Amino acid sequence: MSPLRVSKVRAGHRLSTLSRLVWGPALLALAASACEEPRMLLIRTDVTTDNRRDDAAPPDAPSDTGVVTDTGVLDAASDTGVVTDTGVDTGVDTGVDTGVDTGVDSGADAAVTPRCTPTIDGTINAAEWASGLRVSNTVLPSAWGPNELRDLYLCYNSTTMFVGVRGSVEATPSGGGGANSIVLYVDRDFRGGAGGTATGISLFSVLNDRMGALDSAMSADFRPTPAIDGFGVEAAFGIAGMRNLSTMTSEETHGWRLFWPAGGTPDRRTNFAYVLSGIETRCVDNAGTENDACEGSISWASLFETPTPPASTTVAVFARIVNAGGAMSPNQTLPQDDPVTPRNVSRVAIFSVR
Ligand SMILES: [Ca+2]
Ligand SMILES: [Ca+2]
Repeated sequence: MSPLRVSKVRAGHRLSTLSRLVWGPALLALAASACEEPRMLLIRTDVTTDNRRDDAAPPDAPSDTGVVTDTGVLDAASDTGVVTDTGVDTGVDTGVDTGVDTGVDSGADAAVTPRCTPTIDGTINAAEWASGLRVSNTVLPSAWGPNELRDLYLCYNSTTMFVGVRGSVEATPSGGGGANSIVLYVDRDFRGGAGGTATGISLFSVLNDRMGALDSAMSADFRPTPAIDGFGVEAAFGIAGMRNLSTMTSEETHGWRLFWPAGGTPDRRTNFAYVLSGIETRCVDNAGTENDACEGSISWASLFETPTPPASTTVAVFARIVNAGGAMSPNQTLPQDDPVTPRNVSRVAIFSVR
C-alpha cells in the first residue's frame, strides 16, 4: 500500500471528524450557560503555581548588587582623570629638588660663617670685637714699662681674619738699641684639622731671618712646650716700634709674614715671605696710654695662599714683646703664660673657624 495515498484519504476524513468534535461541545456550552450557574472558579483552582510570581521579586535584589560593576567603570574613568595630577606632581617635584639641593650645597661650600667685622683703624672699640675672642693678661705690671701688652682680640668673617693688640712698644728704648717689637704668631691649622697632620714651625730655632727689624725680632727662639701637641706656626704679624701707621701692604718694620711651606727657594724659614696683598695694618700711638693699639687683617686666601681656603679650621695664636734682635721678652705675655719664663709657650689662644 502507498502511505501517501492512504494519508490523503485519511486527512480528509479526520478533518471532517474534528469539525464535528469542536462544534459539538460549543453547542452544549451555549445550552449550559442558558440553564446553569457558571462553574469557572473550580476550573482555575488547578493553576495555583501562578501565585509564585510574587515570590520571584526578592531574587531581583542580587541583580541590583551586580550594578557594582558600573562603579568599577566609574573608577576607571576617575583614575584616568588623576593622570593629569600626576603630570603636575612630576613638575613640582623636579623644580623643588633641583633648587634646594643646589642652593644648600653652594652655601655650605662657599665660606665660613662670619663672626664679626671690626673696623681696622688702630683704635680698638670693644663693641666692634664683641663677637670675637678677647684674651687679656692679668693686672701683672710690665717689667719693661712703658712697653705694655694688655689685650689680644681675634675675630673673622667669611673672607678675612682680624687681630687686635692693645699695647705699645718703644721705638727708641731708653736702654739703647733698636726698637722693641710686638710679634703675634699664627698657627692657621692647629693640629692640622680633624684627623690631619700638624704643619708649620714648632721648633722656632729654625726661624732665622736677620734682614730687617721686624724679621729679626720674629726670629726669636720661642719654645712651645710639648703639651701643645700639634702646634706649628705658618705666619706672623707685628710692628717694630710703636707709631701711627696705616698700610695695606707689608714692609720692613710692620705687616704680615709667612714661614711656610719650608724648604723652597728661598727657604721661608730664613727669608720670611712678605704678604703683600689681602692685608691691613693700622696702629695708633697714643703716647704710651692704654689706648695704644694695632689692628690687622689678613684674608683667608692670603693666609692659606689658596684661592679657596678651607671652609673650616682651627687657629691658634700667641703674642709677645721682644727686644731688637729678638733675644729677650718681658714678663707680660698673651695669653698670660708663666711670667718667669716668657720665652716658653705653654698657652695659646685657640678659636674655631666654621
Ligand atoms: Ca678698630
Ligand atoms: Ca700649623
